[in-house]
Amino acid sequence: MDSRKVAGRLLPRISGPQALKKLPPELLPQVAQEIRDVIIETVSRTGGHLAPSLGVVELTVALHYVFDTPRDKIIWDVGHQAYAHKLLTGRQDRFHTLRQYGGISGFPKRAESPYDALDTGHSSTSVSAALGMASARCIKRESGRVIAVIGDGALTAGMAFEGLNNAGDLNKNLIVILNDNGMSIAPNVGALSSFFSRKLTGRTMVFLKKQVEHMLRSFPAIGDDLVAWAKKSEESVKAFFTPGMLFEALKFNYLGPVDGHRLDHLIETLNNVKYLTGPILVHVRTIKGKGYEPAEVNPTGFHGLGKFNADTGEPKKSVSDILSYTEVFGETLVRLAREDKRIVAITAAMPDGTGLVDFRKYFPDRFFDVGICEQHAVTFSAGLALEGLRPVAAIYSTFLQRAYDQVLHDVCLQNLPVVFALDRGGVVGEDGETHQGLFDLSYLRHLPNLTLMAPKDEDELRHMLFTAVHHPGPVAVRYPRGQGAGVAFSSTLKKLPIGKAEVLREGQDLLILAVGASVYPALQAAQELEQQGFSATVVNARFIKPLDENLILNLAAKHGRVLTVEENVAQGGFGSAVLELFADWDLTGVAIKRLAIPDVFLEHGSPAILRKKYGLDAPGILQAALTLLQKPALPKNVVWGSFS
Ligand SMILES: Cc1ncc(C[n+]2csc(CCOP(=O)(O)OP(=O)(O)O)c2C)c(N)n1
Repeated sequence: MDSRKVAGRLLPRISGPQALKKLPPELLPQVAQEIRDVIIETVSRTGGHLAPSLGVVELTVALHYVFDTPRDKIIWDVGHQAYAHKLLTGRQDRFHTLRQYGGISGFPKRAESPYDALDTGHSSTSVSAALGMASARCIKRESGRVIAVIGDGALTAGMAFEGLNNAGDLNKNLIVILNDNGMSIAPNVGALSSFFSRKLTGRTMVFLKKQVEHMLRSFPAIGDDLVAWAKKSEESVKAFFTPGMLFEALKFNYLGPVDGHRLDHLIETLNNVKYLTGPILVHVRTIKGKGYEPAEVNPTGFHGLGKFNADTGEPKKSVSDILSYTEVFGETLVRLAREDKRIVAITAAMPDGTGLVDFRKYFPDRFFDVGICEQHAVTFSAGLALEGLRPVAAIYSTFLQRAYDQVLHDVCLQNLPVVFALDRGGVVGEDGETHQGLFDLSYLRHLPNLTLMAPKDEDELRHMLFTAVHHPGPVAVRYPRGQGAGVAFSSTLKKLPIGKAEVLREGQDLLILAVGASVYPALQAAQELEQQGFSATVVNARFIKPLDENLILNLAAKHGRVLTVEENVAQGGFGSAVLELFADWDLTGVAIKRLAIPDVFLEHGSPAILRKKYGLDAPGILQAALTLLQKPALPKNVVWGSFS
């Protein structure tokens, strides 16, 4: 029988960590194997973060075996590796619903389980939150350990170091486990990544040991004792020359490196650590994708993926010629960079996800992967721009949230020509609340000097990018996850007039102002309206900032009814900008409805389900239009005054 098709014999009996603890240690490798099988089988059907989760199976088993969860808290940094944790903490029956609408989340969620100590999704928060908890427990005089599990990728972020630095100073009982697999999504970057993998075995270590032994023996009378002591302390001596040195300098007690796939070693180490006080760092070496060959061979490809054939590892993508926005961005940037040597590309640890792999290949000297460091990426881009280059920082919408002040203070304030390529803007889907790109229009629209645009399709993205790299100030181009609309590409790239919208269809009864990915559904809704006897004007806003004020005011006054559509939260978004415009110009009496995401964090589920639920697909837009059309007819051609 294929072990992937049936959960093994032990796992179904493990209703929670208490049941796990009752097993003799020699059975734990079997539990680990069964967990792996379930994860592979499930993720092959649901998609998800496979390789990160497979890499920490033994570590997860050992943590729940040794510690007293949920009294002891485990914080999974990023949280994309927490599938084994979910399986061991009472969620086996729901695990098949992973990342599906209404199912369990792909990340730890406090609302989902008392074993999930912190909602995560964005990286490098674990040490700070764990330190906060440890400090609170100290004030409350409560016992219980707090454990942060952080990857070497997540450790590239400044925030992780802020936490470690503070922890060494506060000296609370905090355990940090460094899950070191040498990988971020792509191979890890940064000076420290090579430091972690530094091994003092082989000739250097032998030489060093001999030198030290020789020196110690030369001490009269006590020489032999000193040698015996040094041999006992070999671990700490090694630590002095290895990554331990860094953490010891931060006043952490360093242990490791430990083989993260040897349950016996992990359990022994954690049992020791459990009774130590103060800040402790346990360095665990793991293999990303462990136990599933395709993922071990290609950990980047199996970091986060869609459905795949579990037997072969082949993706189950429906074959389509339509390029994704990400691909079109990547191709266009390469083309632009060939013509303009000033163009440089920056990613915060996501060369694959943001479509910069070809750019890296063709222009290695003009490509920068700065690690999971969005804040640094933005100010670094500012520096590049100050020296006359044209930096294009490709960052997912949700992750640029981190760098709000850097965008404001280091780029916009100085009106620097940095281009922000904001991928995954709008409804993102299965990764859920932490990954939806629904705030960018609001957190960028109010920044002076910034131009903010969103393309209706992949061809317009090309023109926007062309426009952006030629613009003398900061520009953000925001585009969605996934495939484009399948439109043909224009042969030449053109500069779009800044602040000019595009009228796509003219009607009488209603004005629909749509942004980005909502434009085509708005057009579809307008066609449906036609069938029902109403005619709508549809405008592709193109620019959220500056708005095409004249066009919008004139058309709104002419139609008397306005529907705005955007994939962003309603507060502060495009519709709000239109409302502000009407207020500023005393355009009263116009019936307006904003279709946008309400005041919620959008749950996980497929984008199609979520767009339907929140009325952002064509039928939802039609419905909103019909409701607006039922409102008492308002005077058309209202007069709007001058700004006062
Ligand atoms: C602020 C932020 N930027 C980017 C990401 C995207 N991301 C998710 S996991 C990951 C790599 C994490 O590497 P590591 O911590 O080493 O964990 P591993 O996947 O190797 O187990 C990245 C860049 C994120 N979650 N948060």
